[in-house]
Amino acid sequence: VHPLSFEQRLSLIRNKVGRRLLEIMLKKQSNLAVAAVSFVIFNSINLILYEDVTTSEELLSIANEVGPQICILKTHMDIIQDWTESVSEKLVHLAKLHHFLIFEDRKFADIGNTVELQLTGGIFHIAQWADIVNAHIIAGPGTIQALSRSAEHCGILLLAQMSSKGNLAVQEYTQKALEFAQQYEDAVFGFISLGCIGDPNFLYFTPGVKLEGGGDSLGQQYTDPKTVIAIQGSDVAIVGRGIIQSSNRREAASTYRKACWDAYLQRLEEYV
Ligand code: UP6
Repeated sequence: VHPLSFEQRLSLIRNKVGRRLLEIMLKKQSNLAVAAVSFVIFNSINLILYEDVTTSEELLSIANEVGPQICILKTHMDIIQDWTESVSEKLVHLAKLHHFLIFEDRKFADIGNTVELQLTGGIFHIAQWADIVNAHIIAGPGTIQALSRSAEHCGILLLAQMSSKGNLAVQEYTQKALEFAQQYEDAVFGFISLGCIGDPNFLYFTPGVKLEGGGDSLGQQYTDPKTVIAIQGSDVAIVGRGIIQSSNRREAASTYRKACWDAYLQRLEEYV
């Protein structure tokens, strides 16, 4: 954890998207990212009882509901059943209207050549509409080179740590992610991590955040916003089901925005 404010970090971030994000965060006083995640509830004979955010209508309505409270909407385009180019156009429209960035959580992990095709091709054309994309470092720097070459306007986040039980992104692996980021600082502006991993020239984005803590039945582990931001030094909290499953998403997003921003202010105060 370091003592610098978001205003001070503005001059340290080399990537344009990273700086644009900081400006949005400061203007909206929001360090909340909402994950448009799906959850499926099966009954005892494995038939789907209930599912959510798997249609474009749901995705767009969430973007509209939580838009005013967030700095980022994090998408999983490949869980949407009826994806067409017009969905991304509408998302971009909502992002402009409510001033948030779109982060496609594709978690690229292949060799550069394949990643380049996944980023630009297929039916999703991610490079055309995403402001932020992310990558695992498992395949080496080629992944990052491909992303930065074929999506110059996209900012990249590297997965340095994960929130799920038993994950392998620890110790040396985390350090390696930091080294890779430092080597590609024009393209990479931050990490998916559990908190600050040491370098204030990058921004830290933490998933697995819920006010009540706890977990799910598939290994997700939740930490509350105050611990993640004020103590572990993360900058942006990524909240999925904590908001998506709420009966009033607008209100939940507003509650989370305030909790996350207060935690950031609390972190700053500790250094005054
Ligand atoms: N995510 C994690 N943990 C990681 C990386 N990514 O949970 O280490 C993503 C998930 C989901 C969101 O893919 O989109 O963050 C968390 O959603 P939740 O709050 O509903 O658990």
